[in-house]
Amino acid sequence: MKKVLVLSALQLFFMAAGLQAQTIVPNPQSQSEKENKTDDVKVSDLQFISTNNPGLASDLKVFSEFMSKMGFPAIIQKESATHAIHLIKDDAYRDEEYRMLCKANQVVEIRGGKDGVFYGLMSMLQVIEQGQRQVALAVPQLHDFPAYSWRGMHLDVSRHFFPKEFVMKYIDLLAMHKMNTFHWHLTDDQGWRIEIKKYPKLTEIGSKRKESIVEKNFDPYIGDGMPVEGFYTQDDIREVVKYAQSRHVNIVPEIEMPGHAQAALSAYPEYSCTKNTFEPLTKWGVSNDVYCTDEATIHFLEDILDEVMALFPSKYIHIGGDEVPKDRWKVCPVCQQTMKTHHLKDENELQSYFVKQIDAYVTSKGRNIIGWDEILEGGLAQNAAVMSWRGEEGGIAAAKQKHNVVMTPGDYCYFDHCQGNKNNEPLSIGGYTPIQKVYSYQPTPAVLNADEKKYILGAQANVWTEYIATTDHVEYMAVPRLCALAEVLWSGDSKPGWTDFKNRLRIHFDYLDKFNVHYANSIFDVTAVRKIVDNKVVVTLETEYENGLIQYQMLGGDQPQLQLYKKDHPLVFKHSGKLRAEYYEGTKDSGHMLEEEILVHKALGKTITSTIEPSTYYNEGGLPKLADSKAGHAPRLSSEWLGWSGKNPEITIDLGDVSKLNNLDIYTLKEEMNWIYLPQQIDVSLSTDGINYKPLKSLTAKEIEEGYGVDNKLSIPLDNTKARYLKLALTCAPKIEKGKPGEGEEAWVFLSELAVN
Ligand code: TNX
Repeated sequence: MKKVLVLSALQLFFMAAGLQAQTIVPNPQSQSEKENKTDDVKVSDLQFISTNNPGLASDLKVFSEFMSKMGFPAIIQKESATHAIHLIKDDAYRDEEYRMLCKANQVVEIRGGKDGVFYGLMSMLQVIEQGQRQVALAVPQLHDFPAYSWRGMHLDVSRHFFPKEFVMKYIDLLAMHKMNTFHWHLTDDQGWRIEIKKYPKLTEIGSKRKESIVEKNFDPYIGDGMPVEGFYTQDDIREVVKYAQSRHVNIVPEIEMPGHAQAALSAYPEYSCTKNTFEPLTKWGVSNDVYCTDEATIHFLEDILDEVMALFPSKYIHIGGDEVPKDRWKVCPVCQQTMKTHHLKDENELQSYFVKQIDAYVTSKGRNIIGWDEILEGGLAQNAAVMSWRGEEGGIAAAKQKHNVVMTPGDYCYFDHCQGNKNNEPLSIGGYTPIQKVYSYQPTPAVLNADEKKYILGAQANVWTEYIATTDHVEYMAVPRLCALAEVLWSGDSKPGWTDFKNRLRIHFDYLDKFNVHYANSIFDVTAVRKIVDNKVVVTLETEYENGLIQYQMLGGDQPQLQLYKKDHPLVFKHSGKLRAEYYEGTKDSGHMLEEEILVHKALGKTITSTIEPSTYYNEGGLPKLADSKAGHAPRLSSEWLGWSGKNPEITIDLGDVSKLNNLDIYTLKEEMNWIYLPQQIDVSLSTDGINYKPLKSLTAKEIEEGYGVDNKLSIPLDNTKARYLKLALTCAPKIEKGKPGEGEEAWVFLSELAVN
């Protein structure tokens, strides 16, 4: 489609409105009226910036660096009683609190605590950016402070390595959104990324893997043959830590133990149970080879932690603790002996014993450990904080035990999940976590009482990088979901709601553009909402923003040419066809192209019954899904598919009237990797009265296999037979044969549409 140029209505609105309050992300706690109309400070009139506190020199420096990154003329550092920003550190303020006050003579005062002045400057940047674009914009008067103290983003640099320059850009993104914690996932099965002087092989060997798995080719495994390597020297780390400090970001380093350790064990196999030789994993998942629990291993890890603690001033040191297979420990004489000596009843308690030793060590150095919620199993170490990722349960349990908690539940905070229509999004681990969902997150569980709630420090999002190999892709996954999470954590209960946020975000995108951020454009995607009316499919096109245009095509329909969508004029599909639609705002920010097949047939919206209901796991929308005009795609990613296993369903469609039936298209799936097989037999019978059925077709496994083709479709001719009821008896595949994924389990049959014509 051709791009068209339009001035966004929002921009027009601001130009017309003149002096207008700005939008800031995350939204400030409160904006107050100025005492005097004369106190309106115009952004465009600000020329100078000054402070009499030398402690703020670093904040000023970062501010001017950001200004120049944005391509703005510098605001000159100079004492001035007019047209100036005055920075004042005030001990009466809480650390992260600030006020932006508009004074007479075109002076803005930013007054705040230890970190607050910096946050005021971060707000000021957004105000200035808008001031450059809009006429006579006024500086808002703000009182601002965060709701939560842990406002974090995580980055996995093990599965894929990202250079320190990118890590710094990532930290900038955090700081710009007043996030204060960067969780740096430095080690895992697939790569060790931090130099440890005492154990040089950790990086010599552990930071190199010979290749990576291609997409999701686990079975059979396919590798790409491309080596991946990289690590940060201690000098690099010191540089990044300093950089983060200047942006008021604390870095929490993570050294994974006792699991996710294969890269380390490749370098030092003596700390495994088997002492075998290993290589850093080339595929994703969890290695069964974990650290042994003997004393030598604990000392090895303490040595590593010594160097880590010397590099990172963080109060919290993350020691991993997630996903620890117990296979090796169960057969390791040393581990079993440890269990006997210390009266540990199972391997969970052994893990807990292991973590408790590390906890004691780190505590003795004046720091605290934080670990993934598995560290609760077998008993929580005395001073440990818990990062709750498998839902919120771990966090709730830890808070009840009076331990600090950081929430990062998968459903809201896993930014390795997809954020839009899966057909358009880059390859991802799966899941669906759109920005609206992130924005709706409430980090403090309602089940906790007031005292327990105090242990919820905040939340963070995790960017695991199994399927993310480039820095652009990291940015795409992180932003703009990061903006939503930042507001959840900063604004807390005063968060103004999705509509308000998305409108501010639209303006905020222009700010992000100044920093060359490769944010996801999924929020600009068109959604097609279908309604079935009199055997036709009526489609409304919806977008989050309405300032731009939607262009569409109905291929195979009545209007194949490119059209401009008019609101309140839904599209009517009388025949099956393909819909393409895209949203445009000016020359940029258009979303992805929507492409959907629309099936029009006699069974649309008709009553469908089945002797066996689909499995509760695969029954979203229920049986009506089989006649909703939407066919599912392979692989089974969408909720379009209904699934059966173990029992053979008999499905009946009541078409409402008797008519001549020409053809039945069954949309089904073959995906042996996921235990999904074609039906082994299909019997079709027809009836005019719903009582007496006449068998029409019986397809064997071979006929089904041969007839099944593109678009996951199997067509069965109905020979122009007159009927009102159609019955379909499906025979599921028997238990999965030996050597296939899921051997011995019941096979699945999946259906997404039954199109009768
Ligand atoms: C689980 S979250 C993991 C990571 C994976 C992630 C993928 C956690 C503590 N462990 O090792 O990368 O899932 O989403």
